Amino acid sequence: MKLENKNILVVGLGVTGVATARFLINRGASVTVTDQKKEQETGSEEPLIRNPGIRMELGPHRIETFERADLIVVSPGVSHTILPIRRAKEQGIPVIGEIELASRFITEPIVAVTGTNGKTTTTTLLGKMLEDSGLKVFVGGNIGNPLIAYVDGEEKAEIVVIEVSSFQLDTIDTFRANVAVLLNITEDHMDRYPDLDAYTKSKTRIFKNQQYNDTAVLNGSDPVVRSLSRDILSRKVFFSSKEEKGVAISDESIISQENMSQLLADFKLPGKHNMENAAAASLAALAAGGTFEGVRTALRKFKGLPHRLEYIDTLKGIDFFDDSKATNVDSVAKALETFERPVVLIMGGRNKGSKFHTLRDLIDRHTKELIVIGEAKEDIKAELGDIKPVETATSMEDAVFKAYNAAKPGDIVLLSPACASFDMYNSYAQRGEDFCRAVAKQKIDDKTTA
Ligand code: UMA
Repeated sequence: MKLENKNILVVGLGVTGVATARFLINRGASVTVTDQKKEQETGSEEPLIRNPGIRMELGPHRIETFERADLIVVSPGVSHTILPIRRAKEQGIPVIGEIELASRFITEPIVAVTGTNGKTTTTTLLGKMLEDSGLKVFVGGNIGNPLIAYVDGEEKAEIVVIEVSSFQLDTIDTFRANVAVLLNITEDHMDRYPDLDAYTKSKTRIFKNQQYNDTAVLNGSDPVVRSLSRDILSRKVFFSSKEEKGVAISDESIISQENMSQLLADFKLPGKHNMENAAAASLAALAAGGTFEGVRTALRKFKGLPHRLEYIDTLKGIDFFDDSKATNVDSVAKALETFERPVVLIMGGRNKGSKFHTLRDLIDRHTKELIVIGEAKEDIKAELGDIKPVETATSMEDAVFKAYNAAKPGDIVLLSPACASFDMYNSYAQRGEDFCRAVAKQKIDDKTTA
């Protein structure tokens, strides 16, 4: 792909836009970056803004800039259906995402992971399994480390493992995953897609360019995933979670059922969903050239990731868990199912069009009280407020204080918001850190008053 002297427009100045613009400049392209934010709203990307080699257009997008480009590279957070992009497409201007662009410069095998929930855990674990098998691995994508930065960097890996979101899959064209994993599909991002069907179609694009000799790793326990698998050309391997610990696999060409059960017996993270993530990662790692011993070592060592059902502390017999990454109702459901003790649940943030009422049964069975925060607090109250007591909090500190007071020794205080964080924070990680800070402050306050 020739980039030199091409007039390329990068849309969005987040992590992806910055890495893409850098890559394009290094390849001799003429780069314009457009972002609807104002100059005073820019932060760490500032050095790039001052780069004289890049034209920067901050503020409302200008259609004429889109129409003048030879190629448009869109960031995942920018919908490919916004008016300026539609207009450019009408003019025949190619519009691709950063994953597509990067993949055109990658010759190493690619392992890609998608799904509504569990992507980051599975991708991380998969990367470790391949590393423990002695391979040099790049791990990136939606996980926060753009794939284009790998292409732009000096260090080369033997295999590339990426987490891909539906947003990123919307803008692929020739991208091919040698091994593709689809973990599950439940409703999410309904502020971006018209319905679940449209979102499902985006997710299945992960298999778009797979060939007969590629592998698709699929969750056989997920009805949506099962229903769409007939259109996949590559070798399909299903894993299905059993009632008791472990999974059943549909095809023993990668590993025997007995050896799979042996591997998973060593995995410590709680919950059926984590067992599914571990099974998916193991099958994908083995299909991509990982060894049985490498997979086993990684499974034994893995302790989980921050902000995903992460145990934080115990105060007066009350256990605090940070599940800030739970930004949709399905992940809250999975978190609640994990606990047998009563939960005081902190929910809320920016509503992504979620149907909170689908949690009614689990809220009834697992929680004793809800504490609601952020923009979505009234929506949550309206959909769940008749089941259990609901208190409104004005900040995370207030939420933790109220949850602590509502809980008794032996109970759980769980932050599992079912919402995006962007009404109060820059990321779910920042929200989780604020929760941890509030718990630590509560601990100090307890000591002071003791
Ligand atoms: N913007 C415009 N025009 C628009 C919309 C947005 O200019 O119409 C601008 C915004 O003002 C902002 C920029 O676009 O400055 C943001 O772009 P971005 O949201 O793509 O941000 P990045 O920092 O590049 O982050 C993206 C992913 N973000 C999203 O998909 C929303 C990150 O996933 C990913 O880690 C990163 O690329 C590297 O690949 C985050 C995420 O929430 C973690 N992902 C969703 C999820 O996991 O559920 C899909």
